[in-house]
Amino acid sequence: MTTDADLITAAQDVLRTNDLGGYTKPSPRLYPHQWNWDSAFAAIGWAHVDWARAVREVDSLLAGQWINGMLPAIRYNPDTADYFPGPEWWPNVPVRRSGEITNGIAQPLVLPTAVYLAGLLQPVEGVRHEWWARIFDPLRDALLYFPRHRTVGGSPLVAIIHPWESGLDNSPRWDFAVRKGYRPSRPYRRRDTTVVHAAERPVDADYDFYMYLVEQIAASGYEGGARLAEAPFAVYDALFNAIWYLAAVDLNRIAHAVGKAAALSETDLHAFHDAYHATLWNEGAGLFRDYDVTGQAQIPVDTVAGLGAIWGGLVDAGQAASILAQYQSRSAGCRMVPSTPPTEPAFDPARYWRGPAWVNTNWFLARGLEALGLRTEARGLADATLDLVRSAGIYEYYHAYTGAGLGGSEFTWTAALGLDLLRRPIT
Ligand code: 9WN
Repeated sequence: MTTDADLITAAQDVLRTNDLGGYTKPSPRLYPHQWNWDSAFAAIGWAHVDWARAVREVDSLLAGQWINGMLPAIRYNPDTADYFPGPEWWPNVPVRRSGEITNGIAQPLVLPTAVYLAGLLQPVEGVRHEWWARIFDPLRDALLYFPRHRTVGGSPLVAIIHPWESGLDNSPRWDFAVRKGYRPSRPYRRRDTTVVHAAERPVDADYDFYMYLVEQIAASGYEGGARLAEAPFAVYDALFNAIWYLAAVDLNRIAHAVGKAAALSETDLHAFHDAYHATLWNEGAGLFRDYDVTGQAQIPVDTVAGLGAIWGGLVDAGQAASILAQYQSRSAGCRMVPSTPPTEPAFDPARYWRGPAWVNTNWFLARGLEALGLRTEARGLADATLDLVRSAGIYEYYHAYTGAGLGGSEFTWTAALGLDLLRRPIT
């Protein structure tokens, strides 16, 4: 794959390979079901190729929505059992539509922003507005689920209750909690390491903690909100909160376009912005950090999540340039922006979210820098991302130093966001 045209063809092929009609699986063998933020990214990719297919991607994801508005991380395909943990670990999920089968936790809410961006790729204003108006209410419910059920103690920041909710599952930010040594009551067998080399996946201690939390969350009847302050895991994730904030901003843009009331008031947006800075900024690190809600302290580990404010538009251009430059100076020799910088003791260049470079986080940064007017930096990241995908192929993630493709192959969001960078270049 050497030219842009080759990459466009290869990326479209990956979307089509993973297309199951209503949804796009993230990767052919590793992830057979429908994942929340993966489908949001897929919709952006589809919007460049087949706009009606993007609409179907979003509709199918919304089909799994819960009565309380939550959009689950996984919408299970009943025709495949090739994934652990399956729906038997998540009994009695309160879905809106009977017959839907989902897991019991959320994921970063990229969907409203994806709908906004995909909508802008529809040239006929009437068609775009009709779509936006049709799905506005479920999107608003998905957004407001978080302030309604995931806030505590008067802060507007929203808490996640499982590392899987962050989307950056085994990030070293969560090691403090894994180290507590919780284990599930029932035995289980992983499947991921039969598909991908174990050295590129979370370790067993991570899975013990994940499955312990799954049991806890299911046993609580999925009522995270009531128990946040005492939960075994409740954190303000800097990236998750930045994604949520931009989702609110973009949903307000949609509301404005179609003549609906704003999803979140300006006052609430300002309060969120101020709380984000007051709670998550770390002057010594020169970066935003995550916050342990139960332990009431920032988590002293720096990762790419600390740059999420660039995507969210929660920093100005000056602060964006400065936090990125500091992160990059700590990532000497790495390809793109790595998920964890080598200066962190837990850095591992090949293991999942502990070092490898991922296309979605680099795309967040490139688009965020672009929106802040930092076009040179944005183009630099976009070019580095596309160069790597062109040379290594369309993988789930890339070795932090060598750039070798790792994890799942034919990975949907790498294809979708690569397509977006090529078809909507940063000028
Ligand atoms: C658990 C599908 C998902 C992504 C996550 C990524 C990984 C699942 C797993 O795959 O998580 O949800 O089994 O490891 O960490 O971001 O959405 O691509």
